[in-house]
Amino acid sequence: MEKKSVLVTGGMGFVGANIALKFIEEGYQTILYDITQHEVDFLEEEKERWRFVKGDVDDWRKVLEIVKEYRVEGIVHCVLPIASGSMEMTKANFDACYDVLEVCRLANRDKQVFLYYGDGTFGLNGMEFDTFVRHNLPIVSVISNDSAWGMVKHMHRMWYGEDRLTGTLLKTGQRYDKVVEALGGYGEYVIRIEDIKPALARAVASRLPACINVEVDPKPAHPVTMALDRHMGLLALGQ
Ligand SMILES: Cc1ncc(C[n+]2csc(CCOP(=O)(O)OP(=O)(O)O)c2C)c(N)n1
Repeated sequence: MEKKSVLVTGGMGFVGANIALKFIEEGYQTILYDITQHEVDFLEEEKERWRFVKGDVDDWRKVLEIVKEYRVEGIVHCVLPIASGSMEMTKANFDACYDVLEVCRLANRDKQVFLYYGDGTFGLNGMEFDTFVRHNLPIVSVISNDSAWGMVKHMHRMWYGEDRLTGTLLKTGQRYDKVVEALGGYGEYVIRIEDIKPALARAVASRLPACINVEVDPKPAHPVTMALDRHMGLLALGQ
């Protein structure tokens, strides 16, 4: 049987490369799409089992070509905005997501959309579930709930000190899944890692817009956050 293909945008980044590794281990033909190629230790060991394609997600025609050429069944979209201003950030955050979804539609891969985000992001965009419900869009979302605007919290900790975290902490165990239920969607709260997969299966089976709210350890920080110096960090936040 022909191996299934998956495309990881931002595949050379920390999150993209780690996700790619999981697909490689599961035997998928894995295509890593990124604007730069560099050595990622744990991917080097698997060199024969993945391909790199250089490109920008802005170039949606190229993404579409790859999807068709490799018969890609799923796209994991993990671009990180390498941006110096809010317009570039908007471009990377919103326009690139739109383009990737358009590519899926044009290639007839409009099967199931999964959305991964933080509890802070739910605070910014949670009411979109009202739109999903009204338009009958069974998007399944997974919240990595660390009870904080994690990236910003870790920056404050690094730059100003542990006792000067300002306006970044959120309520522990907040039930965003119940908000989604109240809006007419499907929700589950998950604490144990082994419960994530069955919860995802139930969410997909519900055929409703869904929120799997997963409580995670608030301590780890993304290595890119830790690598940002204060100047670069403030630029990245558009300040
Ligand atoms: C639209 C928008 N507003 C603000 C920011 C700045 N920002 C970067 S990280 C972050 C906090 C995100 O918190 P959360 O969604 O909980 O994710 P975590 O960092 O905890 O994984 C914010 C507000 C952004 N990137 N985009």
